[in-house]
Amino acid sequence: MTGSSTDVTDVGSDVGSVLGTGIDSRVGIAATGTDPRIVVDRHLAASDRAAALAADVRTGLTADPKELPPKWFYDATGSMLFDAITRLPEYYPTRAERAILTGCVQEIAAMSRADTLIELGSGTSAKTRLLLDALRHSGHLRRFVPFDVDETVLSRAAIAVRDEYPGVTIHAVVGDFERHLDLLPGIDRLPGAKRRLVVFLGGTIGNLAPAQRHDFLTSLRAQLNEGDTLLLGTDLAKNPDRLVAAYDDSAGVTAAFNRNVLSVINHELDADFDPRGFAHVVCWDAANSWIEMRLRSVRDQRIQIGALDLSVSFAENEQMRTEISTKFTRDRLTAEFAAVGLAMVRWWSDPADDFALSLCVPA
Ligand code: SAH
Ligand code: AVI
Repeated sequence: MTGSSTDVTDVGSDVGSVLGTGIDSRVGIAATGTDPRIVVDRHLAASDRAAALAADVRTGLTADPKELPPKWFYDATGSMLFDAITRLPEYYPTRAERAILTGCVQEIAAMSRADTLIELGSGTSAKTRLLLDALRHSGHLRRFVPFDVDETVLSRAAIAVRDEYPGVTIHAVVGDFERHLDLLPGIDRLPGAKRRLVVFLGGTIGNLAPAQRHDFLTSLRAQLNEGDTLLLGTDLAKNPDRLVAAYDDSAGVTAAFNRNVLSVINHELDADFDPRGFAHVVCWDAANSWIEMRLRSVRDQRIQIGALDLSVSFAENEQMRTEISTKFTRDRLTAEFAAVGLAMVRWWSDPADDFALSLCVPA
């Protein structure tokens, strides 16, 4: 369900005071109130989030084999664990993407001449500072639009960027990029905006299955006007041993991230998963060119999901898929862009060809 509300999540008083007040529940915009420099569209209020999670959990846990969508890893703990993953020695994508961005942000700023930077799946927006700096240097930057399903990480990032970039307005969007792209603030809702640069970093597009990815790119393309540009970060196919190590780190942070989806279901749907009853499993699927993360039940067990009035049994060693992470080639991406009416105008990768950034425009 789309819409907005004035729900305040448990994110601390400063954050809560910015995101939780001054919101006009009829239009979903915190245009006035505590801080005129932060505007919030909330398309996933607590009740919408609970309903969406409930639907996905019911579908996923009654399917054979069981499966959960990766978007539900991300509550305050999950976002913190992902941030820790980005610093692990085995997890190369963040470092590779940062290195590529460092070398090409000036060119991106010059090519896009964007006054508005929209970031999908923005998380902490850590690497995004490189783009914000380059766009500010170009003299065009006026507005930053971070968009994320997890309000806690979004609100912290919004406040940090507001403080670091005086003169830049923050228009934060709490939403699901698989459902709410049509509600992205358009030029008409962004006073003074002419050109938007939409960025989707980290390789998160690889967490969508092929059909979902096609739908996502189709919806995104429909939002782009002449003059807008899209920057997409993608992880590239490589030696499977390195890939498996990146998702099965020796410190066990990715295992904790994987199990966090069970804690999210416990907290938000009154379930009784024992996260220690599930082992972290990582495999490389060569045919699909993706990493799979799964949770393996270490014993026969029955789980109650109170909010769904549902009881689900897991057999010993039964595996449930929790994430795919697709690894691309340039040719495959070029074809997928072309199929939805996007033209790739620039491609940057690191010297090892570990990761790539594609700059696209409406074809
Ligand atoms: N872009 C950051 C964070 C990547 S982690 C980086 O490059 O490091 C993936 C982010 O996408 C998380 O912050 C998560 O909350 C968000 N996310 C995942 N699925 C989403 C969805 N369906 N809609 C909106 N945000 C989503
Ligand atoms: C957010 N996404 C691109 C990460 C990835 O690499 O697929 C999520 C992640 N899962 C395990 N480690 C990191």
